This record gives sequence, structure tokens and C-alpha cells, in this order.
Amino acid sequence: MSLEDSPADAPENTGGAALNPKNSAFNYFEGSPEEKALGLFSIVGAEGSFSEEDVQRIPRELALRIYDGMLTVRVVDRRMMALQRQGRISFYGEALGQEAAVVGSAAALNAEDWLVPALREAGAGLYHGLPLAKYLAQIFGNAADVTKGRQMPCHPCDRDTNYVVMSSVVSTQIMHAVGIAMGMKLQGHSGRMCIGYMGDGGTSEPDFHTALNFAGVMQPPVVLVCQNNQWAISTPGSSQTASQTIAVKGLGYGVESLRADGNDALAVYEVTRYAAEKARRGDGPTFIELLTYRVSAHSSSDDPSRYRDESITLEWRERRDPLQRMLGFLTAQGWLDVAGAAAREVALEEKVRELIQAQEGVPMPSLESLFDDVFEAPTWLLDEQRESLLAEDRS
Ligand SMILES: Cc1ncc(C[n+]2csc(CCOP(=O)(O)OP(=O)(O)O)c2C)c(N)n1
Ligand SMILES: [Mg+2]
Repeated sequence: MSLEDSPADAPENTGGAALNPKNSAFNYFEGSPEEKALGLFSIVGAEGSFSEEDVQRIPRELALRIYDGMLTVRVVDRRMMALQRQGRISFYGEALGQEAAVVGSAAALNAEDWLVPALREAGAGLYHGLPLAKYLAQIFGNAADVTKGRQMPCHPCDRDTNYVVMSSVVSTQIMHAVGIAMGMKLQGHSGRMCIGYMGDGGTSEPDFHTALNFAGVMQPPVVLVCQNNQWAISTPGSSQTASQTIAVKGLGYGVESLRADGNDALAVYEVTRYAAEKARRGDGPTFIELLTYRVSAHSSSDDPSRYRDESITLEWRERRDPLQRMLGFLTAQGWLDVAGAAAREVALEEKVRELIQAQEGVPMPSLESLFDDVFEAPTWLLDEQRESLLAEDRS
């Protein structure tokens, strides 16, 4: 199957037309609401082409930082999947093929902004400052894990960088993001914003519609990002919605809605930056659809070959890889060469290996810690249960 036949280009329902009526990609932002929600903003095309005019605004340092962030996701995911297969961690969900959407969007955030992830945005947290050691501690569920081993793996959180723990119940986190932004608004718009993520499957949940409606009416400084990876476990986009695009749903709620190529890190950065700056100015919410593809399985517990045509996946893996596209851009600009990229990857592999070794050596949380944090002051009943459990453990 050719790429032209693949879901992104000829979708049954969710793809929409690749509509970019103006010369420069940046004129996209001056389009009508419908043009923005039905079009597909890109800077570096699938074949690696870009216009000099469009990339003028992308500083070298930022482009390299985004590339490193994407490489971090790729390397960490690869190692974590290997660990899961070796039985050293229990579960993992990759973001393979979605690194541009994850990191390009995080690159538009300021340190004081808040981030509310869905399933695949740990890499956004890492880019935003969540320490990798903390992330790994959470995956191992060891004594260094701030959630004391009580969450499933891939549910990190970090108070220092305003990274809120993922709520596993699909779409509940969209409400949390809107609520946090509403709090910012009530505090008087101090130039902060909140970004909230979801998947394409999440847009079929009632919470999505409640959150968008509330955001449209109350105008909090929120940016809601849908990573449309065209699958929700085994449900394809064509069974998810009859809407022409996912972005266009936002217009019904009076929310400006943008749509970009989610495998083009620079396009993702630009749409998110536009929306984040708007939010910080107090000019209201934005909904963004990032069109990408879930190259990996849904999680380490899933086998997609049982329900989808993996030849399409192969096309995305080999011809639409976001890291290769970004590297092509950096190489064309003379900012990085292939040898330099390989050296960065080797150095990252080494760093990740060392951090894994350190975290694997940290003991598990104590049995006693199970009773922490239930009440501010433990009740007599809880004390009794703790004593009983510890006595049993000793015997
Ligand atoms: C309310 C709810 N229903 C079902 C599930 C089980 N579940 C977990 S992830 C998922 C699919 C999510 O798909 P999508 O929103 O597209 O995100 P993706 O996994 O593709 O990133 C489902 C159905 C859940 N966690 N919560
Ligand atoms: Mg999905």
C-alpha cells in the first residue's frame, strides 16, 4: 500500500483535506476558522521539503533542543520496552512515531505553565523539566517514587515542574486541564497557561464535550491538544467519529481550532506556541489536532497485528518517521550531521543505562508506607491494621 492510500492522506472520516491555500505556511494562522480546522499546517513536509521563509523564525538552539527531546523519548521508550520484555518492569506504553507531537508541543511551554498529560506525554514532561531519574523511579515503583509505588508505571508526576499525574480514566484529564486554567483565570491571568492532552479516542467521551463547552464559555487560558494517532487500542479513527476532522469539533463550542501535521515537530511547535501565547495574553482557549500515527502497539500488553494492517504501520515507521524528518531539516540547515546525531544517541543511551541501573538498585517502598497519606492524622483503625499487617509480615 502506498503512503497516499494510508489513513492520513485518504482517511475515511478523520483526515480531512490537506488544505493550505496560502503561499507561506505562516499565513495559515490568518485563515478562516474553517480553513484552520479542516486544513493541515506543516512546515517540513513528509518528503523533507521546507521553505526558507517558513523556517526563519526557528532558532538553531531550539531546533536542536527539540531534536534531543525527541531522541530522549525514542531512547527511553526502546529501553523500557526491553526491560518490560525481560520482566524487570511490569508495563509500558510507548510514544513511538509520536515524538514530534509530544516534544514539539512541550517546547512551546514556559517553566511556570502547567501540563496535564494523557497516555503518551511523559516525554513532554521530561522536556518540561521532569527529571529522568524521577520518571524511572515511578516506572520501577521504588522507594524513590513520589507516589510510593501506588500508581501503574507511566504515571509520573512532578510538583516542581507543574506536571500533573496522568488520570487513567480516558478524558477525565481534559476537565482537569480546563479546571486548572480556570483557577489561573480566577487568580487574574498571571501570564501562565495550562496544556491538556488527549487521544483521538478521548474525543468520544462525554468529558471531552463538557470540557470544550466549559472552555468556550468561560475562556480560561487552556490549550487542549489531541494527538490523533488514528487508533484507540483496536478502534480505528473511522469508527471513532463521522466528523470530517477532529479539530472541527472545537468550532461548535466556539473554541478556535487548529490542525497540524503531528510528525512535523516544527509545525507542532508553531501551532502550540501560537495557542500558548494567546492563552497567556488572556485571549482564550485553543483546541489543536495533531495528525500522527501510533506506530507502536497500544501498550506492552497489546498485539496490533491482530486487528490492523501492519503494512501501513511500516510505511509510517519508514517514510514518516518524525525523528528522521527533523534530522533531515537539521542536516539541511547545517546544524547537525548524521555522525553528530549518532553520537548524541550513543551518549543518551549511556546516560539512560546508568540511570536505570541506579533506580533498579533502589529498594521497594516499605510495607509500612502503605498506610501513609490516607488521612492527615492516622485513625485508630488504620493504626490497628498497620500493626496487624506488620506482625504478619514478621511471622
Ligand atoms: C473511560 C475509559 N474507558 C476505557 C478505558 C480503557 N482504555 C485505556 S486507553 C484507551 C484508548 C485510548 O485511545 P486514545 O484516546 O486514542 O489514546 P491513545 O492510546 O491512542 O494514545 C482505552 C479505551 C479507560 N482507561 N478509560
Ligand atoms: Mg489514539
